[in-house]
Amino acid sequence: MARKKVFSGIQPTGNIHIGNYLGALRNWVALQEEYDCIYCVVDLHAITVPQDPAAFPGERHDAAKVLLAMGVDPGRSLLYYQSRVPQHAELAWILSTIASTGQMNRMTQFKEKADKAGSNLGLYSYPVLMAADILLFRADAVPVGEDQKQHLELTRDLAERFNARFGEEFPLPEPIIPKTGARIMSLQDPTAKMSKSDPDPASRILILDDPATIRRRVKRAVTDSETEVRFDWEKKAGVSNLMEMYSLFTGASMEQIEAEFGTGGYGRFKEAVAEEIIAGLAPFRRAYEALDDAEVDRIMEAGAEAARRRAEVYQEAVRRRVGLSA
Ligand code: ATP
Ligand code: LTN
Repeated sequence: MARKKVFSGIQPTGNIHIGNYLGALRNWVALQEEYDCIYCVVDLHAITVPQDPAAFPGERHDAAKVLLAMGVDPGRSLLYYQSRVPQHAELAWILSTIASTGQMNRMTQFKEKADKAGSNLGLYSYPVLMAADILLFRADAVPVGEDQKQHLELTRDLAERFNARFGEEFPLPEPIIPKTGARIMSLQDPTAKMSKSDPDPASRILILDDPATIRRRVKRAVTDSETEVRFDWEKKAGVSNLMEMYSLFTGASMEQIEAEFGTGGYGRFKEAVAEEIIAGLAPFRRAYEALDDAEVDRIMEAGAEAARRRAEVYQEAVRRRVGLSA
């Protein structure tokens, strides 16, 4: 039997941080063992907020290079830039004709982003393009962080509606959201998610940050006025956030962390958290430095070529269903 398919995407603007890694990219790498994986650097999504056309190609290239350094394996998985595969945009248009505006108005990320960057039609229909990404290859599963749950529900809804109107074409994709790490919080405000677009760089740790920066960021992470290391999101969000990171990098349970660091004060715990993050990210930094830029470009172009070929077969079936191809 054919292997099940996984699809996921990441935006290329802003540097990839440990929230992206612990919430989604760890799964991207792990799922390659079992699934037919398709991974996309979603540059068309990224331009829904203002971009600098001179800097954009470099940022996009860098995102691809970080993914390769983290272990996305072009020998096993498809990796490419979304804009190089025009079937994404074509399917998004077709799906937009069955998405209701009422449903689009309920998308919470649109409201947040529109408040910050101002709204435009592309930002509004962003979730439809995401649905098209996923449905284009008939993905069965989608590894993402918690914040993408609502977009996955919309994707399933559009798939069901398309199937009901035009005939069974799309499987309903399942989200793969980790139990721990699905929502890593900002180091400066543990009530807000760690984000690429946060103006304060002290709020996040990047995959390529050097050890001194990581130590500084963890040391300055906002906690609370107590001294006890205890897992309690309600009362101790800052500490709980650091505990999640420690747990994900070491495999230790919350009970084990409490037993080891509970009464030792935050200083000692933070030092341990920083050292584990540094050790966990070191292989990615080394792999990144070893990658050749021309080779990255070659991999991305070969990925797009293969993706276009695969996508065209699927997309022709959609055209036939809706009456665009005789
Ligand atoms: P940001 O909000 O950080 O600017 P984003 O969420 O808009 O970025 P992407 O960079 O495309 O978008 O996210 C890539 C993946 O990382 C998605 O699956 C997303 O759910 C996940 N992710 C983003 N931030 C976090 C976080 N703080 N914790 C866990 N997962 C996250
Ligand atoms: N909206 C996502 C990025 C994204 C995506 C996708 C994720 C675009 N297309 C398809 C999974 C599947 C985000 O993280 N902001």
